[in-house]
Amino acid sequence: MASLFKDLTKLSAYRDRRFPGNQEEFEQALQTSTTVYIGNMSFYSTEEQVYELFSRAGEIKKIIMGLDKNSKTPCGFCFVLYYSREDTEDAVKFMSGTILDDRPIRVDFDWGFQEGRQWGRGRSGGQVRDEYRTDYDPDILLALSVCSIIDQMVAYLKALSSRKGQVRRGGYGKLVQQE
Ligand code: GTA
Repeated sequence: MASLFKDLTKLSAYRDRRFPGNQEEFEQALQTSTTVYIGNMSFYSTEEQVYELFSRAGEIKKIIMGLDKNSKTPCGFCFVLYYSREDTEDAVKFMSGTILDDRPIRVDFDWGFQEGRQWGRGRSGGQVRDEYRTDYDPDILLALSVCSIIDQMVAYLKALSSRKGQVRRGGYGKLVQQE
């Protein structure tokens, strides 16, 4: 089957600074690799979900979840390794923009997975680009508001229980006092 990508020199806008070779070798790797990079994922998406979605493009050899190098938890990207180039191209062509856990994921050709590439390269441990973001995900905002409401409730209950303690101290302490 003819390649779905007419201009193979423009396979990806991303240039990995850590690729061990020159531009020509990088492009050559992109043209032959059977690895795709998935970006803009929710931190809550699981390997099983990725498998379920990306196996629609073809048989998957391996999935490597991208992890925060400090917390060792998913940080929004992963690599999917296929057996065939055709399936790899199908994944990029048909899966890009698919909504996974409320987020439009980005599927990109990748030069090939190597040990170490699963870690976020940002100073805080996650992805570099997340450190430049000034917006927050709606689900993160929701989580923050829920946390804030819970914090306020806990503070209120603590205040209430300490007041109760002052006003009518009872239970075992009261029995001891009465003795
Ligand atoms: N195939 O698009 C991709 C891709 N991305 C974004 C990351 N990886 C990708 N692979 C493919 N396509 O293995 C891979 C990396 C690595 C892993 C984690 O995912 O090869 P990372 O995302 O933490 O680190 O990588 P990376 O790739 O170095 O970050 P990024 O976002 O491309 O940043 C590159 C440079 O641009 C950095 O020097 C940063 O300082 C700068 N930068 C990034 N975003 C901004 C911004 N919004 N404003 C200003 N500067 C920025």
